[in-house]
Amino acid sequence: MDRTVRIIGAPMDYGANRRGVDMGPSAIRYAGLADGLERADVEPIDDGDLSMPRAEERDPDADQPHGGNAKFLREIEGVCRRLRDRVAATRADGEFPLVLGGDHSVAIGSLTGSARDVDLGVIWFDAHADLNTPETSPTGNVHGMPLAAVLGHGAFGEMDWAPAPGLRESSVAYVGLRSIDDRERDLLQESSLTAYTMSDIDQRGVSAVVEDALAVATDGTDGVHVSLDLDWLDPKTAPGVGTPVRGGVTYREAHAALETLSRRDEADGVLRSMDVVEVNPILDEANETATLAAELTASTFGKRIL
Ligand code: Z70
Ligand code: MN
Ligand code: MN
Ligand code: MN
Repeated sequence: MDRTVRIIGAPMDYGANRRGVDMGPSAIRYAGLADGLERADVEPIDDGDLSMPRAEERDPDADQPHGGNAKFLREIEGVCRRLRDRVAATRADGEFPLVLGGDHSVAIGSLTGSARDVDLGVIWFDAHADLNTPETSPTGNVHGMPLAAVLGHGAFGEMDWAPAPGLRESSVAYVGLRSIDDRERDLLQESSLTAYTMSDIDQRGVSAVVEDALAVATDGTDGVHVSLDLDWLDPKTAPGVGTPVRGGVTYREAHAALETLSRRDEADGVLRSMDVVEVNPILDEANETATLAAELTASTFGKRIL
């Protein structure tokens, strides 16, 4: 066995606009995640799920940061703080944290945990930029804001611990963007984030784009966090997501992208943590999106056709 992967379920749906992504961790496990990892010569250890506060007990609009809107921010803050500590402890033990969402707000916990005491690069596979702040968000859904929170944009109330010293904008690369809100676009263009859109993939092919993203995320960093939002894929391939956007990558392009990461990782061990988020099995038939999530994760860790 090459390495130990610690699976951490984060069945959070407070950051999304609908219920169902809280079932993501079970759906991905049921789809054969552990078997796929073993085929990739990785030893999976399942840590179970983080406990979630009950949504029904709370008002989504309670504890909003002054002047903005960020639904369920208090619940999300608590969960992400616990997730951060689990991810940091996993890294400290020399294991690889694999976080199963849940909605994309869980990345606030996985990124800050993985960035503890190191400089972290990030590759963000997503249709969306997730760079809204409580001030710019058109929805108030925190899953559209995790990168703003960790990069220190916007007022996130008690989540003021999120901006991590080891996370710099210039070490973050998006791959596959195709849905960006107006004020989010302004933030992105003013930032030093690197954004590869679907148009870049059309023109250059996904493998070349991922190579460039790797160059951004490894330059001057100690390792790379991979954040995989399943809505990065085309909804024809991955229908079980909360916010489908047409025009995403195909099944083959997705595997090619993650195999590109894995080949680089085999050469120099650059990957240090990953999250797989936004799987909503309620919106799916035959658990196909979770199955794809499990397969793509195995590809990231080196599972090959032959
Ligand atoms: C929109 C917002 C989003 C994920 C949807 C959508 C954000 N930009 N993120 N699905 N993962 O509400 O801020
Ligand atoms: Mn996302
Ligand atoms: Mn360093
Ligand atoms: Mn998305």
